[in-house]
Amino acid sequence: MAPKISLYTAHHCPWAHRAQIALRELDLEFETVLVDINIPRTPEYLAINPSGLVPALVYDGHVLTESGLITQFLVDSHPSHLLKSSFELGGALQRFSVTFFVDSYIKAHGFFDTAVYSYDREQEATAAQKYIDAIVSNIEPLLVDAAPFFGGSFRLTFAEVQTGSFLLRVLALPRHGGILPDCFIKDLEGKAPNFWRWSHAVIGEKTVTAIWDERDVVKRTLARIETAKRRGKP
Ligand SMILES: N[C@@H](CCC(=O)N[C@@H](CS)C(=O)NCC(=O)O)C(=O)O
Repeated sequence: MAPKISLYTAHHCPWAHRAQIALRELDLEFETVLVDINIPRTPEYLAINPSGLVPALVYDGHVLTESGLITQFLVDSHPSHLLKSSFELGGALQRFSVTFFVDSYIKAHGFFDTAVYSYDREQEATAAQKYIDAIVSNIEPLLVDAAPFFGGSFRLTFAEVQTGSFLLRVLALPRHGGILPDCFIKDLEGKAPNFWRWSHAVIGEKTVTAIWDERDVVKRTLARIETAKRRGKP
């Protein structure tokens, strides 16, 4: 019998977006419950997730939190093209490679966020450069065989489920004047061609863009940058 799934989410949250991608790739039916994270959480939501964060997933009555763990649970519970099980041939190694890749990407992405929310131009340029350097040294070599997706796959894998929402931001935000240094996109394309090809393939997938609202994310990002500037720290 199909599981009963409710996803508590906010569409502009990149962490919650991961669960959307996983559920859609796995073709699972689910109910979406939008949580307004700009106001104090309701007692009902705090009873589901006491941390108040999104996402939370209720799966046949079990409450799951933390986007990485939720998506891992989903792919482990529903065998698919996304990730092999540990006991399949090559499965343990694939799982290691994907986890290593995702971990490396999320570390690099921290520099991108620092650049976006920086309070002065010098800090922005330094963090943007650190992001590009981390992509070139740590991510680019891991994408040498992407075809177009991780590990030579022609379909999305768990690596893209975990990173796609962040890639949408990396490729969209620099197109909005003043959020990142002007040379950011040109440098990324020139210095990290594997990353460039792979990330564009990822953001071309319907399951990745289904709930993506660029205008809304840009508006919220600009508002947060203003707050960071007023406070004088990121
Ligand atoms: N480590 C968490 C991070 C989730 C997270 O930071 N969610 C943010 C929105 S993007 C949130 O719920 N913020 C509400 C708040 O801080 O009150 C995960 O991966 O699920």
